Parts: sequence; C-alpha cells; structure tokens
Amino acid sequence: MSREHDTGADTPRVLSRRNFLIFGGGAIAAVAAGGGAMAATAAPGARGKMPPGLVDRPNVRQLALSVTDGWAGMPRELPVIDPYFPDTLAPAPLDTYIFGFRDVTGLDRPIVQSQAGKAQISAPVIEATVGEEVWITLSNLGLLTRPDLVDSHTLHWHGFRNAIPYYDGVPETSISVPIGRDFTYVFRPEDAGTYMYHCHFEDVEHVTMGMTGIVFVRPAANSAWAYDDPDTEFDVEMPIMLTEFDLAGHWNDAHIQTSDWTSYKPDVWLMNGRAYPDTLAPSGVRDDITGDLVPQVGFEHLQYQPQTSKIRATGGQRVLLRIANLGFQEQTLAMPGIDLVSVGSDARWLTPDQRTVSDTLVIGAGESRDVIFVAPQWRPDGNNTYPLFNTDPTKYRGNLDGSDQWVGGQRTELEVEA
Ligand SMILES: [Cu+2]
Repeated sequence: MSREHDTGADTPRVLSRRNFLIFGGGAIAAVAAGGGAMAATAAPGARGKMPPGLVDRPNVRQLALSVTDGWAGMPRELPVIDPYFPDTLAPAPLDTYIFGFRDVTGLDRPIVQSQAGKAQISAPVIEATVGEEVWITLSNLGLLTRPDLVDSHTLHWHGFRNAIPYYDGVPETSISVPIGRDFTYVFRPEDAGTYMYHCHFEDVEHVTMGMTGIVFVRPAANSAWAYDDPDTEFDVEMPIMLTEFDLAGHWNDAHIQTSDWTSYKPDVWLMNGRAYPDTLAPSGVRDDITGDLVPQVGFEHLQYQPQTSKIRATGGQRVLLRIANLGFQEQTLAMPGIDLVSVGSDARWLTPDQRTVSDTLVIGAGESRDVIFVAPQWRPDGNNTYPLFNTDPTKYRGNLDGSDQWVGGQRTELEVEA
C-alpha cells in the first residue's frame, strides 16, 4: 500500500502549525488570555472542585472537561505499519498518540491536574435538556508528550443553532483556552437532537487526533423521547461516534514531525474511539477518587477509550441509535434485516412523511442521524446477534492471517437478551 508522508518542507500551500502560531494563533492566544479575565477563569491549583461552583440556581447543568494529550490502544490483532504502528514511544499496552477531552466534573483541582497526559477518545457524551442552561468549564492541561506545542483548545458545539461567537469556540473569531487556563462556555439548548462537539483550534489536526464527542439534547416533555414527539420514544439509546485515524499523522505528532493533513489516508475506522473488535468490549469507568479511567480486566489497552459500542436490548424494545460522524469521510452503515427508521437528521426532527425506513444509512462528515429500530425477539436457537457495520470493504485492515477481515473497522453488534 503506497502512503505519502509529507515532512511539510514542500507544501507551501498549507499553513504550517508554526506559521499559524506566528500569524494567527499567537494573537488569538493573547486575546484569549486577555479575554479570560472577563470570563470565568481560574489559575490551575486554585481551590475547589471542577467546575468551581460558578452558579447556584436551578436549571443550570454544570460540567467540567479537561483537554490534554495521551495514548490509546488499537486492536491487538492489527498488523504492524512500520514505523507508525505500534508507536514505539507509547507506554504498553497503548500504541497510538492522541489529543482528547476528559470529563473532570466534580474532581478536585489537583486531581484534575493529575490527569494531564491522560486524554480519552472519543470524548464523554454531554447530556442536556431543552430549557436548561449548560455551563461547561474547559481546562487546558497542556500536552505532556509535546510540551513544545503551546496550542490552545476550544469547545465548539457543532450544529448548535443559537450560537453566539463568544461561546462558539471558533478561535479565529472568539475565545480559545491557553495552557493552564479555564474558560466556561454557556449554552441554552432550545432544540432536541443529537449534536457533536469538537475542538476548533487547528481543527483538522485536533479533531482527527481525537477531540470529538456527542451531545444529546433531550426534549423537555419526556427524556425517553428523541424529539418532542411520542413516536420517537425509545427504551435503549446508544451513541455511535464515527471517526477515522491516519496512524502516520498520530505518529508524526508524537515524534515532532509535521503532517500534511491534505494527504490524510486513514488506517483504522472507529466507533466511539475504538476499532472492531474492540467496539464490542465493555465500557470503562472513572475512579472518582483518583480521577483515573479504569479499564475492564482484559481490556487494559482500552483504558483511554472507555465507550463500548455493543448494543444490548430485549426483544421488542425500541432502540435509538444516535450516530454522529466527525471523521473526514462519508460512511455507509448497514444492519441487515433490521428496519432503521430515521426520526432525526442533523439534530432536526423529521416529520412522518420525511422519515425513511431502510437497513442502511449514509452519513456524511459533520452530520448526525437519529434512527430507531425495534429489537427482534430473542431466539432460543442462540442466533441473537445482529451486526451493524460499515459496508465499504476497503475501510477495514483485517488481521494478520486474514481470518478476520473486519478488524480495524467500524463494526459492532446488537445482542438480543432473553
Ligand atoms: Cu484542541
């Protein structure tokens, strides 16, 4: 397989990181530091829990996210890609350099600081309800493997219809958060649906390095409806964030090499930050004392990819898939034999005559879909798993001996339980 890995020396068309920092990022960071005095900020090491008790009134949901770098683990079955994978700088059993968000809500500040270098992919799901205010304090903990990179970060709520520039997280027009500082974003969601969030600072790089997450906005009427419509009622919901990794780009970032992201060529395709078969492994949890993510036994390489994509339901239950794509490619997913009813598209409710019923859905980069299906009845013959997978056979790597073509791709399954 031919791959191009540009050192950047012959790509004057592309604004390099350093040029960006000189011409844009430096000025932006200065604005951010100045603007931070107006907004809610605190120096690291200040007392209190995250978020630091900014407001005390009803209908305000307060969350805290930190941003840092770290290491993730791709499937053990993946073939070597010399020299990019596995990355020799990675601490075992991890193998791939990432940037990412962490949920640090409720943690003491020194504990938050101890999570520097422990990013996760994909980012924690943010849940909100129409009528609430959502305050999200973002703390930039810096990058431990690349202390030379003084990148700021932002939180951009993708698809949010009531955005104002101040809280929109686009650094060219607004605040970004420098290393060692906090900034609190305030949102007032008015429209139910499945949204996304991502960092918008050098966003091609930061997004593909792992700074992507899903936002659920629930209707005020009923938290078990996807939209303000009883036809969108569900029993079980599953977020599925689609992304891809060009592993050479991740290696380049870890090894202080420049990537030309215009030669982006993914090697693995992820659901919730994991490639098949890791998509099926159980979710990890956060230890609220140490602040650390704790993997399930036997899945230590998934410590920083805590979200499963395995769907579990009993026969007849209504399952809502909230699918978002923050990769750079369009993807087609299929669930053969299951009627997927589209009830929302890009966080917009679909009227009954706009809905489609198919076992296949197409989702472009930056788009989201809400689909509901009814789980089949449990079968005593033991055939109770139904795959949900990317239909493009080139978007898998396969394993070493060719016995499992699906390894490294976007594939999960529904398991119907008795
Ligand atoms: Cu960022």
